[in-house]
Amino acid sequence: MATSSIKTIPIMAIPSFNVCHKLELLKEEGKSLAPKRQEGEREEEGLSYEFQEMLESLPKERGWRTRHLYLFQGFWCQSKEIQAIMSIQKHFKPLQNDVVIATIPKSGTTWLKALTYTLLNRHRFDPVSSNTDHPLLTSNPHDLVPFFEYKLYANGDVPDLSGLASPRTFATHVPFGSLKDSIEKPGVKVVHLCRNPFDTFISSWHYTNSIKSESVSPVSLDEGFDMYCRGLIGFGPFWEHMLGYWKESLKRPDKVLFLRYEDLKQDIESNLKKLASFLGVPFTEEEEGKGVTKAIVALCSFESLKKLEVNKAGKSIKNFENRHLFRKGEVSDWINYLSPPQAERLSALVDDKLGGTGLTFRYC
Ligand code: PAP
Repeated sequence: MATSSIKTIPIMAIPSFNVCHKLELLKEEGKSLAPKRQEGEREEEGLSYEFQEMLESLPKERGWRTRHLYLFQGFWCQSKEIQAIMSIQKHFKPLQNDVVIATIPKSGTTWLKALTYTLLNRHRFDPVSSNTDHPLLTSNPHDLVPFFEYKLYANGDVPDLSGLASPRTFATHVPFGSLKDSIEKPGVKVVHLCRNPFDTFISSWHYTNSIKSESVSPVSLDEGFDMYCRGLIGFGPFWEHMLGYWKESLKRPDKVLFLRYEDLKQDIESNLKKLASFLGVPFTEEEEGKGVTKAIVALCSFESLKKLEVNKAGKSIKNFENRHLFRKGEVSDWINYLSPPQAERLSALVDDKLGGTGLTFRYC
């Protein structure tokens, strides 16, 4: 996929929001964007006064690595994510074969991006024979499958996506309800990867404390856990995020494929085949004979990706170090962190929120 050809057109603010006309007036009067703020208020840098005014009208809570999370369209988001969502909703035009990888943070996005990219591009980059020049060996999966909100539409940009090869492949953490109108076109496929909330929480907690700026105080495990259980995490409440994609996958299985991280860990080959069939590019017998499936599994494995130079020293999303994306990659690490009362609390919450929906997980 020709990600390098993506050009971005900066815009001053998000025209979809209802004080758009005020922005135009301000532009005419030559008023500028908000000045830089103190460290710790970094999420507000570069946002227009009008956007900040809109933010101030939203319910807000302490953030994990930014000052605040805001309740926007039913989910807790950072201000820059809200800015990006508004830009996506206004500007993204789906094409028939688009593929959208959708996850809540820390549920295996990097892995699914690697698998999907390698699968869809297997005729350009043979995973069996050309392992030395495969893009995955020199690029982090986040650079091969760009996020809508952290890359393409970040900072309110409007990207020129015309140079992208088909099928265009994107990723997002945006909840289904906020995304659905933007991807409503026959042939657009969504792949959702979900992970048990216990491990997702532990992974999020580690990641947040690894990448946060030094000026933001660390979130303790107890504090983070309490926030998580109250739904206060990026794109949370986690149960609402999961249920959005889960329900749609039941309603329209041809449109939304719902995968689980634990299933991928248990049997990656059959899940990769499921993914290939869903995306309309099933493996042929000849490919099976040549070992293409196994080669993709090996190339995208945790061990293989973690040891690559680009993933040890490079930076991809928002300039965060790639190495933090590859921590343990296991099911049940939560056992090493959560106390019995915490495990009980989360268990009861999961029963309460997901019980009766058919959505269940493996925890170890
Ligand atoms: P993101 O939301 O920042 O993109 P994401 O990739 O969704 O992160 O999740 C990272 C988790 O996936 C990490 O889990 P851990 O903290 O429990 O270790 C990471 O180790 C794991 N992960 C990354 N790549 C792989 C892979 N190839 N196979 C299995 N797990 C992986």
